[in-house]
Amino acid sequence: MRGRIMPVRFELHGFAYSGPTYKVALALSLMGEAFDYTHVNMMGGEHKQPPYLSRQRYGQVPMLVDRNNGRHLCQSAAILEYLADMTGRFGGADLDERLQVREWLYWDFDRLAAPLYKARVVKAGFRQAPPEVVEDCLNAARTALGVLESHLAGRAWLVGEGATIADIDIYGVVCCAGEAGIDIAEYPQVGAWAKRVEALPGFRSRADLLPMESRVAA
Ligand SMILES: N[C@@H](CCC(=O)N[C@@H](CS)C(=O)NCC(=O)O)C(=O)O
Repeated sequence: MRGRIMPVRFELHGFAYSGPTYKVALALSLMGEAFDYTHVNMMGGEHKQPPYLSRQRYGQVPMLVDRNNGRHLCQSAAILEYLADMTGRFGGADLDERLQVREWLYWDFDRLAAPLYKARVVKAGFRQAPPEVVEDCLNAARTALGVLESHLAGRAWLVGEGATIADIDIYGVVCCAGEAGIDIAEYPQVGAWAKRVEALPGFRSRADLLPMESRVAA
């Protein structure tokens, strides 16, 4: 196989099972940006070791390296905003839309992503929690999905007339609902919106974008 003459601009560090890593990978794919992928050995604790912590202070995945300027970016929502700024895509049409996009990003990790991802990691056996804690998480996630369901009635996208990083961010959680034990068919507006995201040019599934080992961009 012939390698690239110039390395690609972006290097994504993550873990195949990680929803936040998928959000960033999906954004890059929808933006048409090929990226090198570095598998972080989370099972071996690599993300808590000094070499990784020196670049990702929170000891989490994902981390995105922008080789054009050497930036190391953390926190998936902040990374999505950065990518929208850099590519001029999916950021919202004007200041009002950008503000609404940002609201959804904050809301997501506060109300939807945190409880849904937590229920999912417990169900997958990565973490332990008493059943009542998991039930609380599922109730919170269902309440948040209800907010999304109401908002999406009569609208194609979360903000404005086209897809934005708010849709990409929240899709990265909604697509994990089944693994958390929530049937998205109970939220028909959310289900129809998810299909619209999946129909965007450049859309790829988590399994397709995030292998269990490092991969250089094709
Ligand atoms: N708010 C962060 C959350 C990232 C996150 O929770 N990553 C998980 C993997 S999916 C992680 O690194 N967990 C290890 C830890 O928090 O110690 C983001 O959106 O990037």
